[in-house]
Amino acid sequence: MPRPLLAITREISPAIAQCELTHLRRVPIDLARARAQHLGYEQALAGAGCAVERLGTASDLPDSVFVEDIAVVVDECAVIMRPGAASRRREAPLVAEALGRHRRLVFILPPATIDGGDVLVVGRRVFVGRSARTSEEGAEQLRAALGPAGYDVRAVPVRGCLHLKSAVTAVSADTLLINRAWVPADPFADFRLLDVDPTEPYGANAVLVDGTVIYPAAFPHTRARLEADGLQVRPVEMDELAKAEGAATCCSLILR
Ligand code: CIR
Repeated sequence: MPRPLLAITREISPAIAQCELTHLRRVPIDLARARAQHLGYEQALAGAGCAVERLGTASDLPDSVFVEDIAVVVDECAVIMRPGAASRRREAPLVAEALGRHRRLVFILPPATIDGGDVLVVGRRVFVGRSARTSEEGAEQLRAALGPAGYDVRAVPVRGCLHLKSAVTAVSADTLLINRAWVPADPFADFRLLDVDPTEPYGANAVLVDGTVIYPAAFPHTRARLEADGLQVRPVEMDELAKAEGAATCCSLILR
């Protein structure tokens, strides 16, 4: 019997309007609508087989809902990130406390920085985006943490987007969804690659849970490509959180 899946999520901060923004212009965020969409996302995770544990937030944690950036979880341990944005480092203690109930913890130490959104784990392969948030030393500390457990950790350049997982995510055990404008394809030569529709550059971020692809409703053309490939897609509305530069994977940490 496979062990059950747990998805850790985190409440949207009442201060989300003060979130970090890198590539987007600040526009008003409707907190009630964002919360309703976040609940829909949690329901999609539950529908795909996850028990959902939602952590609390605070008014000094504007980006707390984007819990993925705070940790990388594998079977053997949880690595607690040191986010590239200083405002986000206060998010780590509560996430570490929650993960510490399930995994041995390893901490990324200063001056290294690394965001979980830059880390794509597919089986024993780990790709680390060298974005503005993730330093070479951050990638090296992750390699030191995961290498001994048999993970192959390599750095990948990204350009034009916030994180590696803005540009490429897994949609099955052997298939990646990619926007080649933001990340080169050659590091992923061992995988089948599905390209986003050219009109949907933000469409490369999907959450894969036990064969279900949880995917933003905002990208119907790329969704059609996923379905044409035989994948089971569950659309979720996430456009309000997208105004805070968040994608689908950023809102959960999924572990067995
Ligand atoms: C930030 O800039 O850190 C947040 N406003 C958005 C983080 C999104 N995280 C992700 O894509 N993994």
